[in-house]
Amino acid sequence: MTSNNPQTREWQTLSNDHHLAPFSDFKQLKEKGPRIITHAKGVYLWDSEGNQILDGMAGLWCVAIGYGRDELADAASKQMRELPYYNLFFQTAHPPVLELAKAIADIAPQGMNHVFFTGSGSEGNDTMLRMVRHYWAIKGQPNKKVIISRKNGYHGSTVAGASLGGMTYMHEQGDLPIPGIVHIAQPYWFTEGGDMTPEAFGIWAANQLEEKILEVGVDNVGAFIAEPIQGAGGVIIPPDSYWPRIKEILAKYDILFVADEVICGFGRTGEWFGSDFYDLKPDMMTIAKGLTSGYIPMGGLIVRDEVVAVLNEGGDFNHGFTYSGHPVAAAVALENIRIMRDEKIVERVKTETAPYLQKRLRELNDHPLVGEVRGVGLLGAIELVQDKATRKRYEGKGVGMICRQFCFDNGLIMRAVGDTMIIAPPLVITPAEIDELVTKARKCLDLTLSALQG
Ligand code: PXG
Repeated sequence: MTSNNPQTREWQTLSNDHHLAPFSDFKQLKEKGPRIITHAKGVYLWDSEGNQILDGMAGLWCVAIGYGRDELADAASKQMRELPYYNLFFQTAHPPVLELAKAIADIAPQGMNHVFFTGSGSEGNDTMLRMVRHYWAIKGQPNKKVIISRKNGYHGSTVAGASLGGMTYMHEQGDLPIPGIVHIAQPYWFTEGGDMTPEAFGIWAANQLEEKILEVGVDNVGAFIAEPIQGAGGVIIPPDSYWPRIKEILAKYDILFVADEVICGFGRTGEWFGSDFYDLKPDMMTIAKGLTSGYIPMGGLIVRDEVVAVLNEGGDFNHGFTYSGHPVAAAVALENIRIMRDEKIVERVKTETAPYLQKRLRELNDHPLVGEVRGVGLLGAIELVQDKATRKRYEGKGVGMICRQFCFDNGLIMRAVGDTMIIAPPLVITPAEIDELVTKARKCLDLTLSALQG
């Protein structure tokens, strides 16, 4: 990259000399040098070369209320001056964490009134695993340890999180999954549906849960965990038949249901939680990301009243983190939720921007590279294919990465998961900004097609 700013090179040198970046090929990054993002406002980022970029991914699915909201900075500053830290371990608490727990209970599905706080979504899922096993032990069924999850699901990057997730490339590094976690097929019709209709495939994929429960033995299964819509796996929206069938199966067997709401939670679908969107009635919900709009790290686990009633009888739950319910993070999360409520951001997604984005995105269906456009709320996916009718991919060309690079170079962040382009913009994106996003996306699809033909 030719540089307009000598500082860019200095920062890249610091990166090369001292930084190990997450989910990166260290050597390749050294050769190329990272793009340095210096500031942001609303839905836009700026890099150190002065390029303005529309952030179609809300950071990493998290910046719900957009960048640059002073109220969150003020909330953090005020809390830091008043009580920058205290823990919740030794029968103490502080006002921000208690007020936040109440604010979350107010927006969570009915009957989910308690929150265990963590520093991230991964820690939320680690907490889930330990809490599920503790719950069944209290109930006198300590064998109910196995958690059923899904291939290509994403549940974090700690040992438990990566094990719960179904990413084989993560499992390959370090003997994962840990024992007691098994995976079933995902409801990804576009690549795995074969000749089945989406509806028939949805039923087939849901039935894998029942088969797995019977194979492992219901007396050994503690919980099933799933994202309402798989995010990192490629914005995989299950066929309409999927969740109703899963709910039937869950009703038949005595296991807990955990909805991982780290991406779907806090308005992404146009409801407060993906579980509201699909009426899932889970026993636990993992949260993070949109909880603080990413301004400060925080995650947690929202727990159903009946589960809490059992935990109440179990003595100490020997689990927690130094930063569980950190007061500064709690103050920021509270202010974030206040803004979302006062500005009716979730309602606006539902009634205005989600329908508009979904309509505009589907116009890309006429593009020769596009095999499918799908989306819910402010989540969208564009499948890039060689042949629309057969859903055949361009094998071995890395089309998604080519398209992603064109996007970056043309002022748009759109992620590539294989040959699936995905978007999840800040929830405050306006219709005019959606127009800009779709126009840039089409341009980048054109450039990708030309590159493939050229
Ligand atoms: N569950 C889900 C559904 C997630 O999307 C986590 C748990 C873990 O959260 P933490 O806060 O521990 O990162 C996530 C995180 C990607 C990508 O490539 C997605 C996530 C994280 C990193 C990369 O889209 N999601």
